[in-house]
Amino acid sequence: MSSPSHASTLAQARLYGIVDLGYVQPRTVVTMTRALCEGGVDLLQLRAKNIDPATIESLSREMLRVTRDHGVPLIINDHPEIAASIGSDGVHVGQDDDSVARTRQVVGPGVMVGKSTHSLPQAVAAQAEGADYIGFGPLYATGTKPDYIPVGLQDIAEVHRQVQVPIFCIGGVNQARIGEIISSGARRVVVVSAFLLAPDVQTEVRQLKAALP
Ligand code: 3NM
Repeated sequence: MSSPSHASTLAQARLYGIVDLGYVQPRTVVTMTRALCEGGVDLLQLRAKNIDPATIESLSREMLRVTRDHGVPLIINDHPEIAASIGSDGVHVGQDDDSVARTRQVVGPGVMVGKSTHSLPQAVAAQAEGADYIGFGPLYATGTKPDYIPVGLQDIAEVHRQVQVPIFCIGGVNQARIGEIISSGARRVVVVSAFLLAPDVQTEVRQLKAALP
């Protein structure tokens, strides 16, 4: 477990946004970061697949200046060494990445480590491995992660019975679906394209947040 302050931040967090460079041009990263923070995301991630580490590092430093101003923890996807070097609040790893323990060795004890999971057994295993939080999904088919088979809504309640660390449901989450996602037992969600492609990002974030319990 990372520091107690991160544990309480995570316990209170409901809405997790991601600045995904599949949707956002590098030159608009700061503007998008500001809009997501001002809309009210509780956590923010930088996700930059197939981008060189030097660019990711410089973008994440720019994001960190904005997220710090808003008191929003910044989490770096896939790159623990960048999370460590810029002093971000967290790092997120996938099923095919290093273990939570190995990742924590790189980032140190004060940095939260999250892990993606795509089934009930993976969710239970990630908790046993020491993840500070998990992602669970994709709930629906999503163009943001097109190769993944959706897990649906049917296991959400059981994951919440078996896993005590915060669970962020992800994949195809948007305003139209949030009601059924919450009714299925979710308490926390991650939203990517529904925010990044919205005509008014700040309003989209605010409205989705208002729909969370
Ligand atoms: N991870 P959108 S689904 C980045 O299931 C990511 O682990 C997932 O994007 C997982 O909100 C996903 O646009 C994509 O569907 C989420």
